[in-house]
Amino acid sequence: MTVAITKSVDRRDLPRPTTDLDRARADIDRFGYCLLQDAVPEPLLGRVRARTQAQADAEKQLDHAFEDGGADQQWGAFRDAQGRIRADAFKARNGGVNQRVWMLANKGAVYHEVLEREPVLDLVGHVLGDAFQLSAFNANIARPGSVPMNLHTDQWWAPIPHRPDRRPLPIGSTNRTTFDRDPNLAPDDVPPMIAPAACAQVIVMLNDFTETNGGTRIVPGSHLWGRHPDPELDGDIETIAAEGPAGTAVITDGRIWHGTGANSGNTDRWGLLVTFCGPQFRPQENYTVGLSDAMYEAASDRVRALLGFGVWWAYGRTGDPTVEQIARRPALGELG
Ligand SMILES: O=C(O)CCC(=O)C(=O)O
Repeated sequence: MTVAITKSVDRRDLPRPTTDLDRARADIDRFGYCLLQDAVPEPLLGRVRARTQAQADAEKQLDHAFEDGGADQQWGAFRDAQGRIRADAFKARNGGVNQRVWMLANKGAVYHEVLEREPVLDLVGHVLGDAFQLSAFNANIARPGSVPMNLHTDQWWAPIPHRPDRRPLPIGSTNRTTFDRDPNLAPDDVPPMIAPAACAQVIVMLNDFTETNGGTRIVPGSHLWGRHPDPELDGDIETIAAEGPAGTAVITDGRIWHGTGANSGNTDRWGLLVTFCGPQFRPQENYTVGLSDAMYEAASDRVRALLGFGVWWAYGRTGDPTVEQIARRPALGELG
C-alpha cells in the first residue's frame, strides 16, 4: 500500500502536543496516536534523564550496551539467514549506532514514578480497557548517523480474525516477519473485521523530538488497516515524524505502523519506550523473574501489579486463584 497520508488525512488535523485528555483520546481513536504534553513533567523528567544518561554511559563502558540502528542492526533481526542467533551483532563495533537500555523497571525507582503517571495510565486504559500490564520499559537513544527502524506494529503476535473456510497461520507460527494474511485480500483492501488493539506504547521524549533528530516515524491511521507493514509493499509509504517538547509522550494504539526515525542531526535523541499489553498476553520483559529484590521492595502495589505480580481472573497465579497478588517466593511444593 503506497497511500500518501495527505490522500486520507488532512495534515492540519494531525495530533499536536496537548494536555487535553479528551482531545488525546479522540486523536488515538482517529489517528492511532496522540501527543500528550507534560506526560512526565519537571522535576521528575530531569531525574529520569539523569538516571538514564548515567545508566547508558555505564552500560557502554562495561560493554553491556545494546546498539542497533546501523544498516545491519535492525531491531528484531536476531537470526542470520541460516536461522543462527546473531550473538554480539548489536554492538557499535559491528555497526550499531543507537543505544537501547533494557529493563528500566530494575534500574532505578525513578522509573516506577513514571509508571504511576495518572494521565498516561488513563490514555493507556483508553486503548486497552480496565486491565493491562507492563510489557517492556526501555530507553532508545537515537544517535546521529542512524538509519530508520523498519516500520512495524507492536502487536505482530496478535491473532487476527479469519474466515471459517480458511485455515489461518497457526498462532505459534507467527513471528516478527511472518504474519497471517488472507491471500484473497489485495494489499490495499481493509479486511471486513480487524483485530483490536492488544498493546499500547508510550514513547516519552526525554529531550525535544524533531524530524531531524529521529522523532518516531508514524503512519497516521494505519491502526485501522488490519495488517502489518510489509517492506516490499510499503517501502515508499509516507510517514510523519512525531515532534514535541521534552516531557511529551507519544501514546499509541499498538496496531499503528511506526519506527524510530533516522537521526540526521548532530545531537542525540533520548526516548523512553514503555509498552503495555492486555493481561492475557506474554510481556516482552519477564519482571517476575528479572526484577531485583531492591526494586521489588521499592515498588508500590500498583507498580507490582503492572509488573505482573497481579493475578488476573486466576491467570498468573502460583497457587490459590483468589489471591490478588503473588508472593515473591516459590509456591507450595511436594507434601506428605
Ligand atoms: O525509538 C522510537 O522512536 C520507536 C522505537 C520503536 O518503535 C520500537 O522499538 O518498537
